[in-house]
Amino acid sequence: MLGHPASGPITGPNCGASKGLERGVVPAGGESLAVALGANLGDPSATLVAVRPLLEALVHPLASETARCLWSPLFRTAPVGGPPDQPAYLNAVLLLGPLGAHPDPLPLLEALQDLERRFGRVRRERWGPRLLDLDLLWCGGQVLQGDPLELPHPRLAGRAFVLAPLAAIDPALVPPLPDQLPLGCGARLAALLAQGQELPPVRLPPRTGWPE
Ligand code: A4P
Ligand code: MG
Repeated sequence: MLGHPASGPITGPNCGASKGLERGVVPAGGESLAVALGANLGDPSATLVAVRPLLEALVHPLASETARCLWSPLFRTAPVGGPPDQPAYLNAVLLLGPLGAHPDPLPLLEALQDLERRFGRVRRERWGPRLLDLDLLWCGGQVLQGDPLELPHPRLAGRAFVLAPLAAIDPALVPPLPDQLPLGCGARLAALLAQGQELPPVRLPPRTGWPE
C-alpha cells in the first residue's frame, strides 16, 4: 500500500532508481523509515548538506527495489529544552520507503551515531547544543523500548521541529505511533502549535546542496 502524493522533488543521488513507483508518491508511515537531522553549532547548513549523501548511502541497504528517498526542506527552529541560551537549530527529515524485508534498526542506530561522531558530535548534556544529531524516528512498524533504542522515537509526536519537516514532505503522512490515531503530520503539527508552547518552525528557501 502506498501513501499520498508528495509535494516536492523526491529522489536522492544514492537512493537508487525506482522501478515501480510513480514520481511523487510518499510511502506510508508503517512501510518507511524516517531519520531526523538537527544541528545548532558550527555551520549547521554546511553540516546538513555534507551529511546528506552519507545518510542516503547508509539507509540505502534497508530499502526495497522500488524505494525512494524524500527530503524535507530545511527549517530554522527555536531550541526546545536544554540550556536557555543555545543557538537556533536547523532541522530536517529524511523519509525512505518502501523498506526491504526485515530491516534491522540497531546497526542503523550505531551507524547514525558513528556519523554524528565523524561530524564532531560530543555528548555533554541532554538536549545540549550539538554539531549534529541524527535520530531514528521510526523503522517500519517496529516497536522497541529501552536501551539503546526506542522506536518509534518517544518524543516525535510532541516536537514541532520534527513534525514540521515531516508535514512539508506530506501533511497527510501518518506516522506509525503507538496512539494509532489516523492523524497526519500536518494535523498533529497544527494541534501542537495551537498549544502555544513551541514557536512555529521557519521553512527556509532552497539552497545549493539542499534543493527542497
Ligand atoms: N536513543 C533511544 N532511541 C533513539 C532513537 N530512536 N534515535 C538513545 C536515536 N537515539 C535513540 O541520544 C541519547 C540516547 O538516546 C542515545 O544514546 C541513543 O542510544 P543523544 O543523541 O545522545 O542525546 P539527545 O539527542 O540530547 O537526547 P534525546 O533524548 O534523543 O533528545 P531529543 O528528544 O531528540 O531532543 N530543539 C530544536 N529546536 N531542534 C532539535 O533538533 N533536539 C533536541 C534533542 C532537543 N531540542 C531541540 C532539538
Ligand atoms: Mg539524538
